[in-house]
Order: sequence, then C-alpha cells, then structure tokens
Amino acid sequence: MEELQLRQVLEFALALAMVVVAAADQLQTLPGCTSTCGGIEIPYPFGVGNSSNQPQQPCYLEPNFELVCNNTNSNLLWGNITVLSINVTTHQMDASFWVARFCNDSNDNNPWMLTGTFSISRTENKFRTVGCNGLGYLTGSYDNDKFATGCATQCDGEEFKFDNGKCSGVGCCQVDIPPRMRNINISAFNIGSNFTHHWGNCSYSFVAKQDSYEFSSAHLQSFPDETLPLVLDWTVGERNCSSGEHACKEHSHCNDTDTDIGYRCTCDHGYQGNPYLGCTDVDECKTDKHTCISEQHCRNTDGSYICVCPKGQSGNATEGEGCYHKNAVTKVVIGVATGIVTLFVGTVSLYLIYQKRKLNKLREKYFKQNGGSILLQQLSTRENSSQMTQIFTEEQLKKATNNFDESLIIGSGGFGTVFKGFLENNRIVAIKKSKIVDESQKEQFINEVIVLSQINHRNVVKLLGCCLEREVPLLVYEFVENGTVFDFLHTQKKVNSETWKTRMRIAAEAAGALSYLHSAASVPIIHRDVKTANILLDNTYTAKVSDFGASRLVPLDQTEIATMVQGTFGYLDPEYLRTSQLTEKSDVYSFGVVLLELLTGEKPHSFGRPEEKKSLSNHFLSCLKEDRLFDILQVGMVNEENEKEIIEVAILAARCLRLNGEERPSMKEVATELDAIRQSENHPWIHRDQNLEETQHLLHESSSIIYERGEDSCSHHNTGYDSIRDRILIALDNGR
Ligand SMILES: *[C@@H]1O[C@H](CO)[C@@H](O)[C@H](O)[C@H]1NC(C)=O
Ligand SMILES: *[C@@H]1O[C@H](CO)[C@@H](O)[C@H](O)[C@H]1NC(C)=O
Ligand SMILES: *[C@@H]1O[C@H](CO)[C@@H](O)[C@H](O)[C@H]1NC(C)=O
Ligand SMILES: *[C@@H]1O[C@H](CO)[C@@H](O)[C@H](O)[C@H]1NC(C)=O
Ligand SMILES: *[C@@H]1O[C@H](CO)[C@@H](O)[C@H](O)[C@H]1NC(C)=O
Ligand SMILES: *[C@@H]1O[C@H](CO)[C@@H](O)[C@H](O)[C@H]1NC(C)=O
Ligand SMILES: *[C@@H]1O[C@H](CO)[C@@H](O)[C@H](O)[C@H]1NC(C)=O
Ligand SMILES: *[C@@H]1O[C@H](CO)[C@@H](O)[C@H](O)[C@H]1NC(C)=O
Ligand SMILES: *[C@@H]1O[C@H](CO)[C@@H](O)[C@H](O)[C@H]1NC(C)=O
Ligand SMILES: *[C@@H]1O[C@H](CO)[C@@H](O)[C@H](O)[C@H]1NC(C)=O
Ligand SMILES: CC(=O)N[C@H]1CO[C@H](CO)[C@@H](O)[C@@H]1O
Repeated sequence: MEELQLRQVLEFALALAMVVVAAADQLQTLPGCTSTCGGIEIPYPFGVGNSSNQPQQPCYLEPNFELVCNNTNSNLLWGNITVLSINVTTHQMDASFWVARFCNDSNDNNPWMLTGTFSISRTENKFRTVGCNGLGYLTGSYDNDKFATGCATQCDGEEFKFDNGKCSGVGCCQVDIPPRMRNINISAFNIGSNFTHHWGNCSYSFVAKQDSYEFSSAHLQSFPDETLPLVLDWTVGERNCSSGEHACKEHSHCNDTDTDIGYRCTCDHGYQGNPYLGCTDVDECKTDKHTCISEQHCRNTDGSYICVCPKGQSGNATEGEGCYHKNAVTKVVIGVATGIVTLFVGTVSLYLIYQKRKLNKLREKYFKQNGGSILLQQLSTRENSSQMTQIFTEEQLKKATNNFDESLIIGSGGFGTVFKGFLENNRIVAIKKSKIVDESQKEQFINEVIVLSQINHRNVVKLLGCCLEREVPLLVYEFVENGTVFDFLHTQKKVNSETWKTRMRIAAEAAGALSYLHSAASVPIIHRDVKTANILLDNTYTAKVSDFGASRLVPLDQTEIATMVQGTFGYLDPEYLRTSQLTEKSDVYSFGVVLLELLTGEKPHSFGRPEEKKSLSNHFLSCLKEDRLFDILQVGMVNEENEKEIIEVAILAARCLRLNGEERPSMKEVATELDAIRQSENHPWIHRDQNLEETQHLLHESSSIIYERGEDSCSHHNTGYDSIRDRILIALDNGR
C-alpha cells in the first residue's frame, strides 16, 4: 500500500517537474504578464499592460511594443492595427491592414498607418493593385522625406484572358516595397473616365504578404477581403549596438547589420529562446541538428554537442564515419602492458629511492665510523684555514677519477690502489683507495690525517684531504709527477759521478723529511713503510716522502702479512718483526736499506739472485765484513773524488741496519750526517785535507758493524779496490 502511494507521489512530482520544465522552455513573457490574446502569443519585448506581479512594471520593453488585448472580441491590437502573429526570431510582426478601394469616381477607403520605428518588410510584402482601370499609390516617409511608389493596370475588351493565381500585370499589378518604408498611406484610383465597366467599376490597392493574396478575375467585380495580412519588421530602440546598452540577455548578441534604426537581439549559436529574456542551450541531440550517427551517439554540451561512441567501442561517432568494437585481445594486451610498465616504473623508482636513501645512510654511517665527527671537530678549532684538510664527498672523487677508471691507476699494491684524479678546479691529485681498514684504528687514523694535513714540508707529499663516506676512507694527496725513486734507480742503466750526486741529494732530502716527522710534529709520526717505492720525485727530481703514517691503516692480520711481505720485504726491521714494538728506529732500519739501494742499484730483495745474495742487506754486510765493499757498489759510480763519501754513506747505512734498534742512529743524526757528507762533497779541499782522519773514523765505524754479524759471504769480484780491506782491518784494530 505504502509503496503504491509513494510511487504515485513520485510520479506526480515527476509530472510536475516536467510541466515546470515545459513552462520554462516556453516562457516568452515577463513574469505575471499576459502571454496570449485570442490564441496569439505575445512574446517579450511585446506585452500587454503591466505585470500582475508588479503593478508598476510594464509587460513590454518600450511603448512601441505595447499591445492591447480586446477581451470582448479577443483582438490583439497594436495601435488600431490588428496583430496576427509576432516572431522574435525573425523579428517580424504580421498584422491585418485595410485594402484601399476606389469605385465610381470616389475614394471608398484610404488606409494609412503610423509604424513608428517599425518598417514595412521588403522581403515579405508586395504592393498590389487589382482592377481593369486601376492605379495604386503607396506613399511613405523616411525621416521627413516622403516618397511614393505604385502600379497601374488596364484591361479592355470583352474577351479577356486573365492569369488567375498570378499577379501578372493583367488585372493585377505589383511592385516591391521600397526600403525603410514607414508611416504608409495607400490610395487607389481609376484611370480616366472612359472605360468599359464590363469588368467592374472598382480598383483595389493593398500591401500584403506575398502569398496571402491570390489573384482571380472574379475579384475585379467583387473583392473578397476588407483586410489582408502584411508583415512589419521590428527593431528595438532607436540607436545601434555600438551605442552602448542593449536589451540582449545571456547567450544572445546584438545585431544591427540590416537595421537603420535600432537593433535586434539574436541567440548565440547553439542556444534558443527569447534573446530579450535570455537564451537557453539547445539540446542538439534531441533535435535533428546534430551530425552524430544517432541520438545515442550524441552528448549535449553547453552551446554545442559531441558525438561519442558507446562504451567498449572506438572510432568516430560522426555521421558517415563509424564506431567499431575494440579488439578484446588488444584491449587486454594494452591493459596488461600498461599495468606491467606502470608496475615496473613504480618498482624501479621505489627501489632507486630506497637505494639512494640506503647509500646516504651508509655514507653517514661510514663518515661517523671513520671518525668524521672527530675530524670536523678538530677542523673547526683550527685557525689556519689555508692548511685546512678538505673533506671530499664520494661524488667529488668519483667525478675526479671518472668513477675510478682503471686507466687512471698510477700505482697499486698491498695497501690498495692510487688513482690520478682531476678536481673541479683543474688541480691534479693522487687519490689513494685503501683495501681494508682496522676498526680499532679509526681514531688513530683520523689523528694522523689531522697531523699529516698540518705538515707542510717540501720533501713530504702533501695530504690535501680525505673522504670518509666510504667503508674504507679515501685519501687525497698532491700529485707528484716523476714517479718513485725505486723506478728511478732500477731503470737507470749507466751511472757516473753525477748520478751519485743526485742520489746523495735524494737520500739527504728523504732523511730530512723523515727526521722532521719523527721529531718536529707534536706526535712522532712513524712511517713504517720507508722504501724507495714510497719516495716520489717531482719535476725537479726533488724527493717527496709519501704514504707517511697511512700504512697504519693496514692491520697486521693473516692476509695482510702476505701482502706486507710482498710490498716491503727486504725493508722490514727484524727487531720489529720479532718484538712487534714499533719505534722510530724501524724507519731508520728501512732507510738504511734505501741507502743500500742508492749505493748498489740493486733491489733490496731478489729471488733471482743466488741464495747468499737474496737479501741485499745481508749481502752488503758480509761484503763489508770481507772488505769487499767495492764489489757490491754499482759499477761506474765510484771515482777518486767520491770514493770517501761512498764509504761514509756505506758505513752510515751499516749503522742503520744494526739489529739492535737502540744502536741505530736517530733519523735526525742520519739526516745531519748525510748533510755533512754532502757539504764536504761540495768542498773537495776539505775532503782531501782531512782524508786520513776521516778514513780512520770510517774504519772504526764499519768494524763495529761487521762483527755484529758473521754469516753470509761476499762473492769475489775484482774491482780494483781491494786495498780498502787493509784500511778497514787497520781501523778495526784501532777501534778495538
Ligand atoms: C503601468 O505602469 C506605469 C508605470 O510603469 C504606470 O504609469 C501606469 O499607470 C500603469 N498602468 C496600470 C494600468 O496600472
Ligand atoms: C472591442 O471590440 C468590441 C467589438 O468589436 C468593440 O465594440 C469595442 O469597442 C472594442 N474595445 C476596444 C477597447 O477596442
Ligand atoms: C486608426 O486610428 C486612428 C486614430 O488612432 C484613426 O485616425 C484612423 O482612421 C484609424 N484607421 C483605421 C484604418 O481604422
Ligand atoms: C518564427 O519564424 C521562424 C522562421 O521562419 C520559425 O521557425 C518559427 O517557428 C517562428 N516562430 C513562431 C513563434 O511563429
Ligand atoms: C456605382 O454606380 C453603379 C451604377 O452607376 C451603381 O449601381 C453602384 O451602386 C455604384 N457604386 C457605388 C459604390 O456607389
Ligand atoms: C493619404 O493619401 C491621400 C491621397 O494622396 C491623402 O488625401 C491623405 O491625406 C493622405 N493621408 C495621410 C494621413 O497622409
Ligand atoms: C468614350 O467611349 C465612347 C464609346 O465607347 C466613345 O465614343 C468616346 O469617344 C469615349 N471618350 C473618350 C474621352 O475616350
Ligand atoms: C551607430 O550609431 C552611431 C550614432 O548613434 C553612429 O555614429 C554609428 O555610425 C552607428 N554605427 C553603425 C554601425 O551603424
Ligand atoms: C545579423 O543579422 C543579419 C540579417 O538580419 C544576418 O545575416 C547576420 O548573420 C546577423 N549577424 C549575426 C552576428 O547574427
Ligand atoms: C569525425 O569525422 C568528422 C567528419 O568526417 C570530422 O569532421 C571529425 O573531425 C572527426 N572527429 C574525430 C574526433 O576524428
Ligand atoms: C460590374 C458593374 O457593376 N458594372 C456597372 C458599372 O457602372 C455602370 C454605370 O455607371 C453600369 O452600367 C455597370 O453595370
């Protein structure tokens, strides 16, 4: 029951809504105004009286549009013209107007009309005269100028052929209405007085809608109509569109193309209705105005429409084209492909974001682990900013080395790899990438980085900065061009006394640097890996000690011993190996080996040599013991002048190589002694004068060394310098 009632209510509401919509659709008047009179619609701007809603509100736009409805005979009057219809689209008004008549030499009717701004439609009307002696005039005025037109028709004879249905000029003549014709006055006359009255005695003239009158010969005797419809063109106002305000409402526009007085309003394209009240959208789909295949393919839009294919189809829904079913398989494939691509892109981007975050976190972690915060703290308290250790980002160094390009490797070994790098300011650097780092030595490493970065010694390779964002920190050094002393020595084939001078200088410079680092810095810095491969040469062959202290990064675990032996075998302090006690004297021992290399041009250890000569230091010492020093020196280097120097250096080397670290000279002593030897080299007269005394001293020195060891034997070569044996033996006797 209730359901039924509800349905009824709904149906009623729906019906009401439809009525309202329909009413709104047809609304042509202002609210509260009479919309029809005698079945004739009265569209705004025309209107009758005032609005019933608002008594002071006229229903018409201007006085010119005021109509009167005679309720008695339901006549709609515009002045005393009876209105037949009004069209807001064409801007025309049909009205019935009197026919002028002339009979028996007298005017029967002479109608006239004041049209105001309205004009007689040229396109719709004709001026006609009917009669056989007829003459018709149409006069009108424009502004104050009067003008007239008209036509005459005469027909004589008893048997006359008329063109019924046509106003051909026989019995009926017609002329066009002149433009801008207003306030008309129609007159009809008979031509002359002598005419036969066979065809009737009257003439009729009228302005009428073209097809509203059809001539017939019968009309010559009795004209059927007192009135005929004529068409008036109407416009609004007296001014044109460009003169400001107009009465055109929404979705309409003002048009004065064809008007001489006033303007017209027209709905915009795609809209319909009364432009003086506001136009509404045309639902083209409901009309036949659309070009779609059918109404089902049409979607109305505001002011227009679109043609669409039904769901699941594609193509062009415009007439003549066509919609077609999408291939289901294609659809699935496209769908799946799109899904996969979306998923892939999504996953990849998520993964990349995740990786990036992970990397950043890792970098932060390593930075902390590698003592980055300590370093930052240290740096912040530092005053001299020019000496500042730079903290490089991993990105910077990757860029500098073209992502650690193998072609930029300038050295590698147990410690890791050294790359040549180009910083953004075009500075060339050497970037050292260590292999593994001992966790417990992180702080020590940082301290060393700080200390080393402060060192500004011309014979120490400068540490420029580091990168801590990696598991293993990267160190950035100044780039030294001419390779290592090791390469310099072992590629030199021919030697002479000049060679010796250069080697002496290199030895003195390296010793000076090591001495400085052992004593001058606040914390003694032990190199631990002094060897010719770690002494670099710049473009003026100035020695630069490198890898200083960094060797501490290499922990002494099992794997590292192997690499250690590989890299520094032959230089290693035997005492340090035995006790694991690291002192400055370990560097002194290694430096002793370096001196041996400079003296002999031999590698510190060579498996290619016979058993007793494998270790250069042992071989050297046994040679010295057997007074065969000149057997082991590089051939071609010794001459009369430098002989003594060479002996002095050999003895210094032997002291450096003492098994007991405490008996070795300090690095400072070594440096001082080397400088002194070089001094005497520069002043040969001193050398000669003190020759005997010096030699005595030398012999004493070497004797104490030689008796420390007694193993290996020196192989016999005839060098022509055997006499030194005697001198050394004498010295031994003296010393003991
Ligand atoms: C209609 O309204 C006008 C003012 O707009 C007023 O002068 C006139 O008297 C009104 N006519 C009637 C019949 O109320
Ligand atoms: C209305 O029409 C009747 C009959 O034709 C006429 O007598 C009357 O005067 C008309 N009224 C007006 C106001 O025109
Ligand atoms: C129309 O009305 C005017 C007065 O308003 C009158 O003078 C004229 O004769 C009338 N014309 C016709 C054809 O009735
Ligand atoms: C007005 O004229 C247009 C064009 O001739 C026609 O389509 C329309 O139906 C007419 N409107 C009325 C209300 O007579
Ligand atoms: C015109 O004259 C004829 C005859 O002379 C007469 O019968 C007729 O009534 C007249 N018509 C008019 C309108 O006076
Ligand atoms: C109309 O024309 C006739 C004849 O030309 C003339 O007598 C009459 O006064 C004119 N009427 C008006 C209102 O102009
Ligand atoms: C009028 O017609 C009569 C007879 O048809 C003729 O005799 C007379 O001359 C005509 N008058 C004129 C002015 O044409
Ligand atoms: C509109 O009217 C103004 C005067 O009111 C005139 O100067 C102008 O030329 C007119 N424009 C058109 C397009 O008729
Ligand atoms: C203005 O009206 C004329 C005829 O009255 C028409 O040809 C023209 O297209 C109209 N212009 C606009 C913009 O509606
Ligand atoms: C549909 O076809 C019509 C007529 O061939 C063409 O004007 C229109 O641009 C086409 N529409 C689309 C969306 O291709
Ligand atoms: C058709 C018609 O009524 N004709 C008349 C015209 O007037 C003359 C005299 O004035 C008549 O004789 C005709 O009969």
